[in-house]
Amino acid sequence: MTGAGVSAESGIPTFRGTDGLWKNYSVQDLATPHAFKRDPGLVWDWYRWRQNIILKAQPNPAHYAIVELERMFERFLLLTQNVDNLHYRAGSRKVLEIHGNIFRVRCSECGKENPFTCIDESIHELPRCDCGGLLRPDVVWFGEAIPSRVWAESLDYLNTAQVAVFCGTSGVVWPAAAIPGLAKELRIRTIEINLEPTPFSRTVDVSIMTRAGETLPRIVNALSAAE
Ligand code: BV8
Ligand code: ZN
Repeated sequence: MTGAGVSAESGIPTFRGTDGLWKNYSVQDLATPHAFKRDPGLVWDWYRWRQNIILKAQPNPAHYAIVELERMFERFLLLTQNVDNLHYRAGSRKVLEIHGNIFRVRCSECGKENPFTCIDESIHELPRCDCGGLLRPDVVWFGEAIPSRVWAESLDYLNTAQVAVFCGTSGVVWPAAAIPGLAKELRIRTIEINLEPTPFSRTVDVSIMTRAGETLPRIVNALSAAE
């Protein structure tokens, strides 16, 4: 399972990092249905700003090491909290995006996916679906439930896993933050890779406090040598 820390070395600001995300707004001010209702243009500006940063960024060695792990293990699943699509750009395919994808757009009324992209021009008039509903980024906002199919698939997979690696997540956003504890209860071997201690550092079997971009490739090299 990955969090914003895996994309940090690609230059994508993390959510709880010092640089925050945008001007003096916090994620909780903008990534909510309430914020979108109150000022959809501001929320679209924020997502366009983030999309532009992400499109200028490249996947980093952490992303590519995770692609290698997917190739090495027949049974492998990547749960990502990241909405930046960098895992997909690096080559990951067995991925569940539990918080959605910043480049996908759907209608806030009928839910239909929409090919709208906001990259080049600023949002003069708000993008609408042919049903008249406002289009929105297809991400899970605070206060919104994770899509039930994605959550059910995540837990089903966890029930059969032998090893779980938690990389670059502060473990404060629920319900994703519940997964390390669930893994522990299921007696799964748990490994954490982070730059700082997290709420589950004391309960994981192995906690490695180094950069994801350095540690994941070392794990892949060690596994390849052992093959
Ligand atoms: C829900 C998409 C209910 C949007 C995101 C009080 C207690 C418990 C829960 C709550 C509470 N108050 C409110 C809640 C609920 C809330 C929540 O958990 N709030 C938190 C802040 C307390 N959760 C929700 O609202 C969820 N929904 O509960 O709905 C419900 C249920 C049923 C029916 C209806 C409603 C929805 C949560 C999803 C929110 N959406 N993203 C967008 O991105 O625009 S969350 C957002 O935060 C991102 O997805 C991000 O991934 C995620 C988590 O953050 P992290 O990935 O962990 O990133 P962070 O910056 O925090 O940490 C980075 C880590 O990386 C750090 O530890 C750092 O040390 C490390 N790092 C940095 N560099 C490196 C590194 N590690 C390794 N190498 C490096 N180089
Ligand atoms: Zn619609």
